[in-house]
Amino acid sequence: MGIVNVTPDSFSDGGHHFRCDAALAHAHQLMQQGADILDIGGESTRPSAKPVSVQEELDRVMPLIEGLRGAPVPLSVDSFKPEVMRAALAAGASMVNDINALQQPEALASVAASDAAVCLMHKQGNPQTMQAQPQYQDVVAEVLQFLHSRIAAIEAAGIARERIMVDPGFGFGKTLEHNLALLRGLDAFKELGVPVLAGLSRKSMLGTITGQDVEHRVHASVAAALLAVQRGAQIVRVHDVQATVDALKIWQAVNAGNIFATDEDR
Ligand code: 9MG
Repeated sequence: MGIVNVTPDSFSDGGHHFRCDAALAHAHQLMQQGADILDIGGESTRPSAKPVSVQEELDRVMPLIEGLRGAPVPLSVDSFKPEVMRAALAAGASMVNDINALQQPEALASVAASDAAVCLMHKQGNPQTMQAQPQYQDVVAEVLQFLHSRIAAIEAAGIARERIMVDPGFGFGKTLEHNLALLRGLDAFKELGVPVLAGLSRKSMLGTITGQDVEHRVHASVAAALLAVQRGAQIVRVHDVQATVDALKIWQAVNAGNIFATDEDR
């Protein structure tokens, strides 16, 4: 899943039209590099990010979703706002990535009224305060329990299990130790019986471990994506699609037996 953020800090110069054109070109580049899904978002969910209005978010994401109509890969809208979900689904998006796991009743109803897929993510707190003091007794068990209960609520609202995927929400109200425990224990999420999505790309936990700033976390992000896939993640949400696809091709070739081997290689 390639990340397309249409926020001023992602495509900063030149105003609204430039931002939209640049985001569109970026989306096409990610597809060429092998992204199987595009996740389009107009509001930053980083810790301490400033909230944006519904109208501002619509102004950012809708031109892109309309511009990508008919794209060869599914379009996901990264939003927790029901109004944005509905507009995006009506314009051709076929997935909702909700960091609130459809806990807002209107959000649940909006997805239930469509045939879209949905990603339910765990977080503790909200993006403004979530990193202040995250606390768990057993982070893996508590995140699993939350996702179990959200799957049940969502199925009860008429959304078929086949449309659901889950995400432990790395970095969302979690310390470095919580994030590492979740990555170590990711295999346990298979028991939920739906695909697991992992988003570790360029996150601050990688910066804490490597000492690299956000622009220099490609290698760490690729390593983290690979570890997540090894532990059962079926979708990885990444900024650096080409690097991740190359790494996953090596992993797949090794796992499948050496299908590319020639006499020369041996
Ligand atoms: C929007 N967003 C930012 N980080 C994310 C993550 O880790 N998972 C999902 N599903 N969405 C995310």
